[in-house]
Amino acid sequence: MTEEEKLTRFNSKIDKEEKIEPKDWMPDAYRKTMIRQLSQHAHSEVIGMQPEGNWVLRAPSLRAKKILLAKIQDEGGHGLYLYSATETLGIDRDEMIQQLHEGKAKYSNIFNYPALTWADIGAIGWLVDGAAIVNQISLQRTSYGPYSRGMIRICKEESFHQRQGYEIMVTMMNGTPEQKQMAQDAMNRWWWPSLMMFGPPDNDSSHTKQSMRWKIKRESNDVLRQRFIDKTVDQAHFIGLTVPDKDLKFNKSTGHWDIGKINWDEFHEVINGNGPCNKQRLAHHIKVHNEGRWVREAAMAFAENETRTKKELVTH
Ligand code: FAQ
Repeated sequence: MTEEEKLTRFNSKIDKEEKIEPKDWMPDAYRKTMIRQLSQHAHSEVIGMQPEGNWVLRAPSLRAKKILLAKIQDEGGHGLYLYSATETLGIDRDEMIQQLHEGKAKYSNIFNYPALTWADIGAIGWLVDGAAIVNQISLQRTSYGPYSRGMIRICKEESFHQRQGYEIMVTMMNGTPEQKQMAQDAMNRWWWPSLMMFGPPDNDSSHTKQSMRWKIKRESNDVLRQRFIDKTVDQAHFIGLTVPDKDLKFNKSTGHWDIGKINWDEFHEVINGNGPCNKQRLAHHIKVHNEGRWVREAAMAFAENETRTKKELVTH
C-alpha cells in the first residue's frame, strides 16, 4: 500500500468508530500525540500518589487508613496500565521516566499543590477524582484501542475514589465548627486547580482541534469542565459548602452554572514547573526511582533466569 492508501484506510477507520490498534499503521503525528497524552496521564497517576501518601500514617481511623491505602494502590495500578498502553506505541518505560525526570514530559497541574489537612484528602477524592472521571468517561471512546480499554477499567475504580472523597467531606460537614471550617478551607484550595485540570480554554488549546478530528479526544476542554462544574456545584451546596467564586451564578437560559475568571497565569506557572510543590514532587520521584533500581534489576534477573530454565527444559 502507498502512504496515501494507508492514510485513507486510517481515516476511514476513525470515521467508522473502529479502534486503532498497536500494529495498525498510524500517522506519525497521531502516534506522537498519543504518546504525549498517554504518558502524561500515566505520570499523573503515579505523581498523584504523593499528596495522598502524605496522609496514610495520619489517617484518623483504621477504616480511613485502609480505604486511603487501597485508593493509592489503585492509582499506582492505573499508572501501570497506562505505561503499558503507552509502550504499545513504541516507547519504553525507561524513556518515559527519563522524560519526566528531565522535565520534558508534563503531569497534571493538580498534583503540585500540597495536601495540608485531612479535609484535603476528602477534597482530592471528591474534586480531583471527580474531575478525572468526567474526563476519563469521555476518553473511554477514544480512538486508540489500548487507551480506550484502559479507561473503561480505570473509570470503575475512579468512581469509588470520588465517593470516598465525598464521604469524608460529608462527615466533616456534619462535624464540629472546626471540622466544617477545615472542609471549607480544603474546598477553597482545590476548587480552582481542579477546574484547571481540564486544560486551557478551547480557543487556547493547541491540541484539541486535531485530537478531536482523530477522535483521541471526544469532547473539548471547556465542555468537560462545564459538565464537572454543573455536577459538583450541586454536590457542594447539598452538604453546605460554599463554592469559592463570587461570580458563580445559575444561568437559567443555558441551564448551566456560570463561573468567574480562572487564573490561567497560575495554571501556566504550575505546568511549567513553578507550582508550590513541583520541585518536591519530582525530587521525591527521582529519589524513590533510584532507590528502587535493585528491585527492577532483581525482577529482570529473575525473569531472564525463568526464560533460560524454560528453554533448557524444552531442549533437554
Ligand atoms: N496539567 O492543547 P491542550 C487523575 C498542557 S489523572 C498539565 O488542551 P490536550 C487521577 C498540555 O499537555 C489526571 N498540563 O492539551 C488521580 C499541552 O502541553 P504541550 C490526569 C496540561 O492534551 C486522582 C498544553 O497544556 N488526567 O487525576 C494540563 O489536548 C487522584 C495545551 O493543552 C489526564 O491526563 C493539565 N491539567 O488536553 C490520580 C487525562 N492541561 O504539549 C491520583 C488525559 C493541558 O503544549 C490521585 N489527558 N496541559 O507542552 C487529557 O485528557 C488531555 O491531555 C487534557 C489536555 C485534557 C488534560
